Amino acid sequence: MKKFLASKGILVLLLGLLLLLAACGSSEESSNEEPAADDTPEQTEEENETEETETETETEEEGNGEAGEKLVIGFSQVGAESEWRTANTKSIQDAITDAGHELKFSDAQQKQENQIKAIRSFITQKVDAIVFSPVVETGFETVLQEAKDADIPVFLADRSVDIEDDSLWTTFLGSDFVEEGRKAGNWLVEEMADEEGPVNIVELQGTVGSAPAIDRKEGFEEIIGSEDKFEIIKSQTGDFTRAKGKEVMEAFLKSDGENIDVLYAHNDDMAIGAIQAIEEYGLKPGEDITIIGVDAVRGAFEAMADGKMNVTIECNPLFGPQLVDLIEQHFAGEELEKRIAVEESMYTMDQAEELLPTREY
Ligand code: GYE
Repeated sequence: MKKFLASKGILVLLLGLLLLLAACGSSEESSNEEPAADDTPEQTEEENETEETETETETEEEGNGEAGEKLVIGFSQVGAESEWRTANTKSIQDAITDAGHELKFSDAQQKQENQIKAIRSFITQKVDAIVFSPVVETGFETVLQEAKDADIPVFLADRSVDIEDDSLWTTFLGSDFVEEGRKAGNWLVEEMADEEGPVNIVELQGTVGSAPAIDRKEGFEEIIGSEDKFEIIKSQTGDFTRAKGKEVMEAFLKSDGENIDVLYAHNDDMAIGAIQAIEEYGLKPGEDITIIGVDAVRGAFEAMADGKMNVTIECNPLFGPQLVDLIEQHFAGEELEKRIAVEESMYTMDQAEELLPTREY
């Protein structure tokens, strides 16, 4: 009996050992299969530093693009020009890898030629799908036709293209930039309701030829154009960055100084750069000059909580999960709408302190 118990004990032990080995084996397997999500942002940083535009991948496998299967997704991002972009990149990268798909990421550093190269490289690598946020609206026909010929669906994320043949992409998921411009205009019209005018506005435009720069200008002008007292006295690009925003605002102040009543910046980063320029010039941002931004990034909430910025129009970058859902729906055979909007709002100075801790980007 004792002997039997002892041998039974050994058996249980052996069984346990076997189970343990099996578990180890399977976890190793799955970590081999799944791309290491943590590695991806490092790749981005590395690419930014070395100015490389080559696409990177973590495994050699290729997906087969069937519903429910692991997909290989090439993502050509605009760059790393703003807080908004950083949040957007992370949201999309995380959503792709968290869903178990493989990501090939390429940062275009705000250059169209880099994006065209990246898309060509995705096509050569036979990815299952391409996610593409175009730096500018025009000039992508040829490369998108190449993707179509290779039967690779293209998902436009954030920014759209100005191309007549809409069969060149599957769907566009992004914000309504014209509406954002209108919101900025409506806020200003209300804010200045009691002012006789003239109300002199300087405008910091986003990247020349980009959808958000074109549309945010259009929407804003549509609204303020209805009242004669508003005048845009200067308008120039700050390329969506803080450094350029500051530089161009310095030039505006040099030529028009005390005459400037309002700054309309197409994104918060440029507004934040401009705030520095205004302070250095000796004026009070948020008081002497009313400041309007777009994006609603954390930096804007901080500036508003300090009383240095008046309003920011929300542009939500955290649509990675929604985008991956759409890609999966497409591969499950569902017909997608051509245009899908991201929902957003608007925030003013008096809400900033309360909302700052809740902001996710
Ligand atoms: O507003 C800006 C970024 O395309 C919506 O690009 C995006 C814009 C965003 O650089 O901060």
